[in-house]
Amino acid sequence: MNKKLPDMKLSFRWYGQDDKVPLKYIAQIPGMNAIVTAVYDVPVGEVWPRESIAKLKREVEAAGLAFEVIESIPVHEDIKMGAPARELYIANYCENIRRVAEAGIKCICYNFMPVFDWTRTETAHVLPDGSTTLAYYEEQVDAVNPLDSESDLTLPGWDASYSRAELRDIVARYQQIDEEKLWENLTYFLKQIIPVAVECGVNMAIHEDDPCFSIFGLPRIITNEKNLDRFLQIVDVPNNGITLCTGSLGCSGDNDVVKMAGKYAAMGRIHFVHMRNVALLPNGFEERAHLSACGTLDMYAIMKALYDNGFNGYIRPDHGRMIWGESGRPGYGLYDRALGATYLNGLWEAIDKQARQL
Ligand code: DNO
Repeated sequence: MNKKLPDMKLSFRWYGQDDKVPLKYIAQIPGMNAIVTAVYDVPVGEVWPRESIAKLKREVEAAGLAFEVIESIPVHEDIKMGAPARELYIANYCENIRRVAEAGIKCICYNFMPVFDWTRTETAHVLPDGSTTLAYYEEQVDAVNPLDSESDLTLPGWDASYSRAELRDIVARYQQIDEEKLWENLTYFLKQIIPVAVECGVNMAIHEDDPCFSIFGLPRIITNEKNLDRFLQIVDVPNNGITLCTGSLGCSGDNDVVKMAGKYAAMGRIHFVHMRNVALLPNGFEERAHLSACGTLDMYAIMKALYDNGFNGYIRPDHGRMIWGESGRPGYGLYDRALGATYLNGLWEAIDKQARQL
């Protein structure tokens, strides 16, 4: 039997028609294969209309790209908190898995971070070359108290759909939930959604917590190798996998991202990769250009570990800086992400050619 050669399906995140980056520009990036997107106009927890999914599919395919990856189907806070309404939200989640699978989706990225998704303290930190980037400085986080609704301080990644008072309430409700309770709620969720994913032939790919440590005393569990091992064992089937986000894991010097890339690829459990470089600082981190020399991570070694361990999945350049005068959604402009995509192509081609000569 021929061993299947490793394959990376290059992909790019697109936020739908409101995205300043048009699909036709994305399609011009060499080697671009698939679009990563979602239905954005439905409140978290509700069922996505079939027509919205079909429209996205038509738009993506009309640009010559594959409609195969969703990022994200968000998980309602009542599921994460284990509130009684989770029954309804889990049923809706299962229905969303079925609906996107019917439309040809192969991989669904999601996260299980309480309240806050990615958290940064600056979205336009100026780097020495004049480009701007996302950054996280501890002293700025320490100055914010989400339990104090009088405080007018907010952080850029916060969900704008919450008012200050709602945010305070939801953070307060989480004071009852420690890490073990969050594991229990995640287990309850996985045991219901993964069988549906198996039945539909879809890979679920949990995204690590970003950054991969607790903030504001909220529990965070998808943070390191030990916890990823535990996560994968909860439902030990290939469809229960991960999005390996190098930048999220790379926020902690304790994570050996190269080792994790190799180990989880060999297990066939990495379905999606977010490739991003970060510079670790004594007081936090800054997102940097993809090139290894620009940050702390060895991007070549990560790609090689994926390749050598038979990775067959989707990969996308993660956040880019803002360069060349571009303005837009922080982290999600065209230019620097396109440079990242081209760099990933170069790494992969070199690794692949070298491997075939051996
Ligand atoms: C940030 C993204 C995250 C990611 C979710 C996945 O730019 O990487 O928002 O999409 O955490 O559910």
